Amino acid sequence: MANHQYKFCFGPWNLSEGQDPYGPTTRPAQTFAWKLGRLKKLGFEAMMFHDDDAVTDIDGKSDAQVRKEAKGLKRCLDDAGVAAEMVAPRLWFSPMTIDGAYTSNDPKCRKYAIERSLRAIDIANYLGTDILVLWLAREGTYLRESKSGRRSVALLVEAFDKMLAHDKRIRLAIEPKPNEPMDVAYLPTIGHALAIAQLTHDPKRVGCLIESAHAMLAGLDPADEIDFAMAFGKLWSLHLNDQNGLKFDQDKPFGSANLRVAFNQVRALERNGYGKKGEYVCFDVHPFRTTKVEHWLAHLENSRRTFLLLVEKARSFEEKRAQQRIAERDYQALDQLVIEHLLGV
Ligand code: GLO
Ligand code: MG
Repeated sequence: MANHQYKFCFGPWNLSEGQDPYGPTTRPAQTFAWKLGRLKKLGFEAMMFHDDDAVTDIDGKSDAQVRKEAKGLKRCLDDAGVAAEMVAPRLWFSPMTIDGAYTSNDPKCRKYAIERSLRAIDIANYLGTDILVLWLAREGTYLRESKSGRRSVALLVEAFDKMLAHDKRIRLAIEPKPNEPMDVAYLPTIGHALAIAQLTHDPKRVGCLIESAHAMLAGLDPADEIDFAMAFGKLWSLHLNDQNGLKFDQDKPFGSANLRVAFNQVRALERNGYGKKGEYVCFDVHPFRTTKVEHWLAHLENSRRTFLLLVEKARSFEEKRAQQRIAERDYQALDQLVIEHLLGV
């Protein structure tokens, strides 16, 4: 296993205020400058951005204003020594995306979604990143009969092609999620993301982002999703977190629900050399609603710490003994080897 240093990242939304569908915030809002300062202090190297994290009230602004504000942000990031890892168009807030964005049944809404995505690409350029993350939040249905799945595939490809044509350098990293907010999504897994890439006019520039919790919600092992994406050279970003079973998206700290599943994700990253081409390890985690203001950063600090401890565990795993057990087909002993390694005995 090749040893290399990982670089870490999170987004401003990961310092959330505790709101859930049943109750209001439990912590006061913080400024972007505060978040940036904390990110740096915790030893993180980059920040992820929604287009409207970078330029607030983006829909009400002219191209010139967007350029000015994004460039201002870039200067502020440069001063702090922090990179922008990616930009993602937030296509799930606006009244224009109620019935989906690229797959909306209303052509005016589809046009809005594409134009907004092209703007997000411009922002990515100003911020110095070539990754546009597409979490296709509302591309699916509450009611399957309301849309044609076949037509939706064509609409997604049309939208991706417009983005690829807008900027010859941009890479699209699709972040699949099988459900929530939709009942059922159109691109639920990494297999779907990589397959639809082949229908675009430049498949090389369409890859993916794996989020641990999203893979688990699809009933998959995130480590297998990592191996699969990396076999295609297409894992361009990563949202590590954790999830306790099939329920709403929990965004728990990495390793919090299932340490062994987390260990296997780290092993998969190690064996594939994730990070060697400059890819970041991002944590898409949220503080618990109960978290007090003074502990507001703990979920990020802990996720990074757990990740690094699991890197040590992956590197010190007794590979030779494991291989012997495998050759003997003694998977019972292999199981115990893993358990005791994780327990430190
Ligand atoms: C939600 C997603 C979300 C995206 C982010 C970037 O389930 O994980 O947090 O990662 O909006 O597009
Ligand atoms: Mg995510």
